[in-house]
Amino acid sequence: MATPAPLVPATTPEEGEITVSAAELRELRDELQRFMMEYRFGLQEVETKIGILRDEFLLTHDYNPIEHVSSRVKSPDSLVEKVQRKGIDGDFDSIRRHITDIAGIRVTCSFTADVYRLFDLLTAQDDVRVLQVKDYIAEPKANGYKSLHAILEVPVFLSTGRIDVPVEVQFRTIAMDFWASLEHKIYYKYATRVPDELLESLKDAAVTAAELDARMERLHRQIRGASAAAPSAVTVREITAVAEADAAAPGSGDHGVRAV
Ligand code: 0O2
Repeated sequence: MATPAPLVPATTPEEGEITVSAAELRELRDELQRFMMEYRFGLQEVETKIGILRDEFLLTHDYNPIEHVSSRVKSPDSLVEKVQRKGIDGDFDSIRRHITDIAGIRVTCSFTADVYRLFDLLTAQDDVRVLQVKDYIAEPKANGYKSLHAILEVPVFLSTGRIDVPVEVQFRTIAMDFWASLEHKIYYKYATRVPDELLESLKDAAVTAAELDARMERLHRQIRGASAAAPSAVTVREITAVAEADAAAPGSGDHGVRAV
């Protein structure tokens, strides 16, 4: 079988101009559909896992740690933009290797303790492989952004056999989510040139959101008693140590695990 055309051509003969035959275009469309399908299935697997944890938690503990879950597969436009921004080769194999957030899920939890608890429960499953963890709750970004990001790899079984699909899962609290969605809107409204005073106000708002999280969590613990776990990034640290040991072991992949 002929190698499919790259999604993003390496060079364009004229500024912004490429020539593609109708057959090549059809082939590219089919290849893109197959490529995106894998990520859709990966998303479905992780969504099912999260749904099961939520339902079981509710039944067993009479408590739902998840406020809401949203998911998306990156749009082709956003994928092409990322390939160009990262300067990676535009063929499907290269994109598969380098871009790990094509499938993304956001899990919004009630409290920070729930964020870590869900992360622990999901990553303890033996068909889930942790490729990377970025704990922006333990170490918020300079602008105030907080969330726990994990790139998880899950198996998907197709008629042609097993494939392992990376899925980015972002865990955050309602307050972190509120802050991030406002910051995202401001960032786009000002086309990335946000006035300094607005940046400062956003940082203040992130501190206020964190205070609210801590306060609500204390109240929740008072109401629920000892059964409500306190927030802890400890297990994340342990997972990081394991993944780093894995990465150092001969024959292991080069999946970096950052932060915590
Ligand atoms: P979308 O549409 O949400 O997917 P990169 O993925 O290379 O651009 P990096 O540093 O490798 O960036 O990934 P990181 O830090 O894990 O962040 C990726 C995603 O986290 C972003 O996806 C956002 O969803 C979210 N995020 C990270 N930093 C911020 C922030 O400062 N503010 C807000 N509101 N969200 C943030 P995308 O691809 O940007 O968009």
